Amino acid sequence: QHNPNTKHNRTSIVHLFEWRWADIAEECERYLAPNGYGGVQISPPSESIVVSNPWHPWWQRYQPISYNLCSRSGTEEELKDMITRCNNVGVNIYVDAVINHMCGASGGEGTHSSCGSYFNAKNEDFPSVPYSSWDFNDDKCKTPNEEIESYGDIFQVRDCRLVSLLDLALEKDYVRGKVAEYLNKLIDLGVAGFRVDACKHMWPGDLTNVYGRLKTLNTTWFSPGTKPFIYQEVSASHQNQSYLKWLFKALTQMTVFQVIDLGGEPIKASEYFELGRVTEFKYSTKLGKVVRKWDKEKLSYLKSWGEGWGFMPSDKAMVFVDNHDNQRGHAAGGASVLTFWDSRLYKIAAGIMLAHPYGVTRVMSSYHWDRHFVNGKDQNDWMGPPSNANGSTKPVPINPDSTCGDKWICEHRWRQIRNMVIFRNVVDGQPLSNWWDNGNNQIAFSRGSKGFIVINNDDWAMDVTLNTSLPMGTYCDVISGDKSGSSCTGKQVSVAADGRATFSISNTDKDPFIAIHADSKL
Ligand code: ARE
Ligand code: CA
Repeated sequence: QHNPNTKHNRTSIVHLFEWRWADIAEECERYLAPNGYGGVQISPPSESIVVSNPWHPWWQRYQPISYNLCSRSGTEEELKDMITRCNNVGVNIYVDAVINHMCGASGGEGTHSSCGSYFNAKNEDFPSVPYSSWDFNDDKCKTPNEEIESYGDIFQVRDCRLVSLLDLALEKDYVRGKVAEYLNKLIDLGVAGFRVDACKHMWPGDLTNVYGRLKTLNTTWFSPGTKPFIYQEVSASHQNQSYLKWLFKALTQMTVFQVIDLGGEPIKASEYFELGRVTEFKYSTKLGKVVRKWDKEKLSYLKSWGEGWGFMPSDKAMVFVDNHDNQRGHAAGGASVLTFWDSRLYKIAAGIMLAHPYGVTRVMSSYHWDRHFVNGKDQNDWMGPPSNANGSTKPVPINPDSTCGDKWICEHRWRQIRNMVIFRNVVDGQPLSNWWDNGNNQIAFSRGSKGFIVINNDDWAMDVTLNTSLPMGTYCDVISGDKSGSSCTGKQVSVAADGRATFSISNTDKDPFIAIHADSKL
């Protein structure tokens, strides 16, 4: 189902990538609830392989060994405690569910797993579930080495191995039952929904069956009959620039007209719309291009942002500036994707996303790693979270200025982003109106009469008087500061009786945008 089940008019989700359960519990109570975050996407809680070469990469958690609930983030007890404490303050938990596959074919044999369960990858033996070779798709996959070789063949994509990961036979009643049992256990513990990993690689019919077996949410925290929120990872297709460039070249040179592969992949995100929301990767790629001004993109083109850009319908979309894959060059996205490494532009992009009504929004919260590019590829894109010498994940310490220490980035605590999450809650349900642009990279719009945002991404100053539709008064700009009581630590904006206000934003301002809303009125 498509509704995130968020409480208290909260609208956004934060992905606390690789955080420990104990830290998430604290964060729900001390920060997320007070600042209007609706929920947390957690890293996969299922038992995973432990990889030692490279050393404990973040991606080992995408290789399940069983559905036991001990992981790098903590024990089952800690998971339970976290879900309970977050629910008690109205913050939902969404589980990253890895159900398409188990570990990689070369995962070996032994007990190198997060709960110490024995497994044998070569024999496809996972006794802690239990799964045996009967439960995998080897017979159905027709490629010589069982690998997905072409994304142009829907049978390969669904029935063969994604990067060698042992592909589960989700057509089998037994496998469906085991997967549903795992998800239902989490529902009983109180989770509000699932981010379903690698959905492109599972048949929509199989997913319909699995989702159909799910219970309704735990009535300690949710109204009776509430179904889990489902958002499905369907990575954007290969229908990309290089194909379009090739086509353009081919057409202009008037040579190739027998186009065999029309580019793009045969599997479409729309096949999954009925089942739940779907991640809209184009949003992330395009937003990066617009804010970076690549490919002659401009902020003024955002006038038709959303479906007007060929994105999926808003009520089916889960959107983000970056995710755990494309922030490090894994999976779909490309070089345009903005991350904390480009913090000034990143904040502008997050501001746009959170102010604009399109989709359900997810904020990324990352950790720092030592990027090391060789020929354009980051050699360290595998690096796991900040860790102790024994491999355990470090806690997230909070500095006196409310930022995080020990290399945890905590984008969700950056004032500009946190305040835009609050902005989105305040303007929820209000239409986009009063669109204004200078034909270039200066734009502004309101959300009904509840909020107004103005952005200057041009290389010159902006000084304009615009209709905000907000009630007369003095407002605190929540980008440059905070409202506290009746004072404001940032810029102030006076809205006149006719709703108009004057905005001056220098292109050299720390953050070249201003946002005001009903709750920032002084
Ligand atoms: C790792 C190693 C591999 C090794 C494998 C098994 O890197 O070399 O073969 O282990 O031993 C993550 C990492 C992978 C990692 C995997 C398992 O990103 O590097 O493999 O965990 O540990 C496609 C899928 C999409 C998927 C991306 C990564 O369609 O679903 O690839 N994204 C999800 C998660 C990932 C995760 C997995 C799935 C696996 O978000 O974090 O992988 O659980 C085009 C296509 C896309 C395709 C994309 C990249 O854009 O259209 O469909 O995405 O290319 O290939
Ligand atoms: Ca599959």
